[in-house]
Order: sequence, then structure tokens, then C-alpha cells
Amino acid sequence: MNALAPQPVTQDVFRSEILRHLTFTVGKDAAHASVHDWRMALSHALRDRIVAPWFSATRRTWAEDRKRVYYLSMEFLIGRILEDASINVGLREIAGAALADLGQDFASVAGTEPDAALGNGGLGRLAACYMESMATLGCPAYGYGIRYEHGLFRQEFNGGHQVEFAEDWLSQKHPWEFERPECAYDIGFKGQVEVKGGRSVWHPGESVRASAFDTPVVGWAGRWANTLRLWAAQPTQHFDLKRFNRGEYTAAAEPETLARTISRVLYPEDTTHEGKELRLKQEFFLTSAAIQDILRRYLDTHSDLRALPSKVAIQMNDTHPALAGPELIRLLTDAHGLPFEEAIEIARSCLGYTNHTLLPEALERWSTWLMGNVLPRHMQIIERIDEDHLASHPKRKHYVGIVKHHEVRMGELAFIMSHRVNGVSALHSDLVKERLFPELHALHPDRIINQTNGVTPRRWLRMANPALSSLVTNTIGSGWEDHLDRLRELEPHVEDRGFRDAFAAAKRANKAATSNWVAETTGVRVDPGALFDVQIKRLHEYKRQLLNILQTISEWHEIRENPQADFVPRVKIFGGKAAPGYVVAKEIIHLINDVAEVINNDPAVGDRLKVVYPANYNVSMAERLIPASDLSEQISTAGKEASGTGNMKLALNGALTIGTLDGANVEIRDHVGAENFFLFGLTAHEAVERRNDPEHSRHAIEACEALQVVLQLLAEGRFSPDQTDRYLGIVDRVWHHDYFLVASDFAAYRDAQRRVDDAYRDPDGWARMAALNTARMGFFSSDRAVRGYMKEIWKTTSAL
Ligand code: HBZ
Repeated sequence: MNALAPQPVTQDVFRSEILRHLTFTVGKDAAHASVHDWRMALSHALRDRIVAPWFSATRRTWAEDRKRVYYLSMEFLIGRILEDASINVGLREIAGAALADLGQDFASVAGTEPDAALGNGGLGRLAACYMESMATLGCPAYGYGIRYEHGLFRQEFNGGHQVEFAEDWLSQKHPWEFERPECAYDIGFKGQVEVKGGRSVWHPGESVRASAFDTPVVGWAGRWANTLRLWAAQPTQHFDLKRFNRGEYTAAAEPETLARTISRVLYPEDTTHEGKELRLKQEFFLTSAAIQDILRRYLDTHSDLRALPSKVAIQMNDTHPALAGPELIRLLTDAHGLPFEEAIEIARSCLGYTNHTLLPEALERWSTWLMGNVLPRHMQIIERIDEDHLASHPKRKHYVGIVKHHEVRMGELAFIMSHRVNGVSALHSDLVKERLFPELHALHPDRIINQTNGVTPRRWLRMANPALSSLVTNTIGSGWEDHLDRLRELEPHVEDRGFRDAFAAAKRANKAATSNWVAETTGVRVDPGALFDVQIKRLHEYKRQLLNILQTISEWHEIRENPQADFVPRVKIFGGKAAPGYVVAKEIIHLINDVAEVINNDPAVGDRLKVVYPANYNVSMAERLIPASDLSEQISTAGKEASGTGNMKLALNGALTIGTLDGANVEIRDHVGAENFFLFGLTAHEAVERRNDPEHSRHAIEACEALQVVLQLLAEGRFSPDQTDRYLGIVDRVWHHDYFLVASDFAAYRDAQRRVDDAYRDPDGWARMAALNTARMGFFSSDRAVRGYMKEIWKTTSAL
């Protein structure tokens, strides 16, 4: 028997393992242990149970000399680990019972775990879902990221304004990671390039050390586990004792401060590119450490670097790690002596690039001056890649280069250095071809493919929604967790009244629990019988939280005008953060909070309309709100949301979507059926055409009286009595600078909301539609998505 395989777990065994860790790892006596101590003890006991599958997966991969996938991402938005890991290793019940024996409550203990918030939003959360699916599927893989000391900021509201505070997840010990001080690489910056004996030698002017911290990621049923390797920056120079002894205390610590800055904080911008030197250094820090680690592991057991692509697949999560191409070429040529032409082909065969946005302001560009200064050798290599590519396409009609107008364009670099480029929904991938890289697509017509996003059903259904999960399991049996298509088997049951009632009861129970939570966190009492209408996502003009709040104002006005009419009671729930420097987004947050204040305190409205905006939306809040949602707001301007993944989580949990034909909404609607989806608004092509009319918003406002009323109320200061001109800027933008077409889609949105009300008036009909959404969302599992990447990009197979 494998000496590492722990004894089979019973409640008694697991209880003694918790107690053993409480005593020997935490150093506490049960009589004096705090909730935090119990969480540490429980986490360690659970981590022990992940080590066996982790070791055996690693051994298998080595023994079978398997191809490995390397997922490079500046963000991994993990959230809490404890409950998710306990479910995946099948110990959730046993852990709960063992803790109860010890006088502790699992939910209270697990609820003290801070979110690992090493990401901004969709891109970072997708990386986390894909790590879990790769482990579930037995795809040998490493995630590479940065171990930021401070994750995404904590949001509070002060007088309705967003205020940001530093997030401090590492102030308590993180029990899931293993520090690997022996695994460290020097990362250079700046300096000079010298040519010596025909080879270039880069002499960096500065360097920091990247030091590894490993977290095991266990998949469903504990069958496989992979590694998330996060790099922390440390000084390469030793502490300067001489200066310290001379009394220069601050100066002595300087190299350390400088180095640590690199992994200090996650950049909170999600849709803008700032062009700051520190960000470029962070990106190179991650990329270089990863590439060095990948080559070191390969060369441990292989000697022919030409065969690298048969063992290594590197996925770039957006362009942030796009220096992977130049860095791999640099090591293959400068360090290992391969010819440039061969190095570029090897690198390209290994690399894939996932694009997550079409927004021009998000596309990374670095001035050639900055790139040449911070990474002089890489700048040379980038120019060489560019020349090489141009030379191999002499008949091209347009210039299709990486360097243009003294800027390095990272999208073009990533494209040219990858054998596959993918978009994240069918519509988005088409737009990547048509709008983003039309010339490159013409030269390489097979390179751009689609991989529609997915979400892990373990976290987003099984864990987040125990009420619905139990109903599903009681109805179709277990096994849907890793074969989500099996949710289709629910369909015949949707015809049973009993099933529909049970479905509605599960939703109602989630809403009741969430009503209590809303009251505790916001002080607003909401009726669990009302329609819970939810928009949770980062704040951005293209996501159009403004459209939602304008419609809310319109609804409020109507209730006041027709107090006797029969309104469907609604709770509008908002959640999300704005980038600290995004002034317009912060103004919209302020508006939502101001509108909430007026509506929630209006006696003429009562329970018919409430607006709540709990601060600090994060993964844990999503887990709480999604199972309690009736209506999912996916209302971006068509052509702007690459995919969306919240849209998938909500529909999977039986929320109906009100949405535009944007991103993955298009495919969600195809799957759940047009009759179970509230569609409105301009299409991506219509949106472009609409902007050709320079007076589009004026025309839309003049055609819609309800919108005129709303804008008038805002302009009068009805929601900002203390400062009546506060929202003149917003009113002016809707009238004159409405790039995101809020005015043009307002009337259609309002109509769609009417259809929602009508549908909700028939509770049984609503339950049928909601249940059909759940039954038909199987396609959107991240297991399906990862299988697509394995087959079409990584060319790997499952080791299970
Ligand atoms: O990636 C999002 C897309 O907006 C969303 O539609 C998609 O579903 C999701 C996953 O594919 N993009 C992001 O979340 N982007 C970022 O968070 C980001 C972070 C840092 C940046 C730029 C973008 O510098």
C-alpha cells in the first residue's frame, strides 16, 4: 500500500486529525481555540487529504512523461478554498460532523476565510474555473501567477461614494500554500546587451528574485490535483549590514523595498491600459519566472529543445504574459544556442493566446522607449520577430506589424507568436476576426478559433446552491457534477407540478436567507416574495448599470403616478467595484446609492420597489447572491462584452436572463430557448450603424417620454437634494456623448422589463422557465471549455 495514502476517513478519524493540527500545527488547546484557530486546524487536516492525489498526479505525469499545460495569468480570482476543497475531496459532510463533535459550526468556521482576491473580474475568475476543471479532467497542468500581497481593494461606501481600502489577505497565514524557497529564479531588468562570439548577452542593470509558492488545486472526487504556482518577488542583494551599522537604516532596506514592490499589489484596472513601468515589470516578472521554470523542468528529463512543443503547451491569458514569446526565444537562442528561425517556430508551436476584449482602451501598448529601456534584449527580439513575419508575407496589402508609431502592440505580438488565438464566445471570436485582427486573420485564416467560456459547476452549483443541488441529485441522481450535460435529464421532470414546486421552493429558501443577509449588511428589509433582479459585475459604462438604474427610476415614477396599479414587487440588487481612477463609473455608483436612498425611504412605494447595493462584491458575495436571483441582468452594449461568465452562473442557478445579443448571451439563449430569455436591444452590427447618426441619442430621447421624465428628474436633483446639480454630467452624457447607446436601447429595455413582470405574475410558468434554464445550461461547464482547449489548442489528453 502507498505509504502516503492516509487511512480512510471516518468522522472519528477526521476529528482526531483536526485536533492533532490544532495541537501541533496551531499550538492551541481546544478549550482556548478561536474560530480562526479552528479554521487553521481544519484547513490543514483537509490539505493533508489533498496531498495524496497531488503527489500521485505529479508522479504519474513524470513517469508517463506527459505533456503539461502551463496557464500563464496575471490574475487568479480563487475566492475561498476551504469549502470548495472539502466538497471536491468528498469530505464536506464528514468535516461538518467532526467539527460539530468539537462544538464548532462548519459554515461559521469556513465563513472566516478571507477571499483570495488575486484578480479583478471575469478574466481572473475564468483562470480559477479552468484550474479546477483541468484538475477534474486529469489534464496535467500548472497555473503560473503572482502572489500579490494585496489583492483587489476592499470597497466601502461613504455618503454613497466608493472608497477603496487595501486588501490584506496575507495578514493571516494562508494555510493552503507550500513555500518553495529552493525554487527561485533571477529576473533581470534594464542594463545592456553585448554581442559576444555571435551570441547576444544581456547584462541586466537590476534584478529581483522570483520565489515560488505552491497551492494544490484538487478536482472533483479527488481524482487528480495540479499546482498553482505563484511567484513572490524578493531582493537578490543581501541586506546591507554595513549601511545598517552606519545608522543608515532606511537605505539598508532599500533593495528589499524595491524588489518587494513588484509583487506588492494587483493593478485594479480591468478595462484600461495604463502604460506604467511597474506593470510592465510585473508582467515580465511572471512571464520570465514561468518560462525559466518550464525550461528547467523540461531539461530535467529531456535534452532536445526542438521537441519542446511535444511536452509543453503555454496558454497566455490575454496579452499580459505576451512577453512569453520573446523570453522563450531569448533563452532558446542566447542561452541554448539555437538559431533564431528555429527558436521562433518552437516558441510558436508551444504558445496559445486567449483574447478577452475588443475595447481599444484595454489593448496593451508599450512605448518602444519604455520597452527598450526596461527590456533591451526583448525589444531587439520583438523587432526581429516583426521583420521575420513581414518578410514571410511579401504579398500582404497592409502593414501588419507589432511595432507601430513607436509603440509595441502586445495583441499583434501575441497573435504572431501563437499557433492558435481564441476568442471566448462565438460572437466575440467572429468580431476578433472582423474588427480586431482583420489583416492578420487574412494572412493566417486558420489561427483564430473560438472557445466559449465556461464555469465550474462544483463551486457555482454544488457548493453555492445546496438547496438546488439536492433537488437535482434527488431527481436525476449524482454524477451531474462532472457531466453537466446530464442536467438535460431534468427536462421531463419539469412537466411535473411537484418538481416545479420543489424548484420554486429551493429558490424561495435561498431568497429568504439572502433577505436576512441583505438586512444585516445594508439595513434594508426586502420581501423574499419579490422578484430579485440582480446585476453583479465590475462597474463599466459598456456594462450599462446606468441603463438599469434609469429604468429603476422610471419604475419608481410610475408607482408614484399610479399608486393603485398592480405592480410586481421587485428588489433591484447591484454589486460591483469601479476602478479607482474611473470617474464616470464612480459617479454611476453614487447615483445608484442615491436612488436607493430615495426609493427605499419613500412611503408611497413600500415593498413594491427596493434598491440594494451591498458593498465589496467579491467571489463570496457572488456565491451568496446567485442562488437567490430570479432575473439576471446581462445588458451590455452589443459587441462590447467578450463573453460574460456571470451570465452562465446565474442561468445555471435558475435565473432568467434579460439581455442583449452580446457575448455568450447569444449562445445561452440558443441553449435555453428564446421563449425562456428576455431579449432586447440593438445587435452588434446595428449598434455600429446607429452611431453613424450623430444625433442618435436625441432621436431616441425624443421618441421615449419615459426616458425624458427620468432625465428630467435627474436634472432637477430629485436624487441629490443636497446638491441638485450632481447628476447634470450624467444627463449631459446621455444626451450628447452616449457612445454606449443607453438612450437608444432604453425603450426596448423597458418593454422587456414589462414582459418580465407579466411572466412573474404566473409563478408556475416562471418556475417552468427557470427550471428549463437550469436543465439546459450543461454546455456552459468549464469542463467542456477545457476539453476544447485540450483538443484544439494544447493537443493533450487526460491522464485519468
Ligand atoms: O473576461 C473579461 C471580459 O470582459 C468578459 O466578457 C469575459 O467573460 C471574461 C473572461 O473571458 N475581461 C476581463 O475580466 N478583463 C480583465 O479583468 C482585465 C484585467 C486587467 C487588464 C485588462 C483586463 O489589464
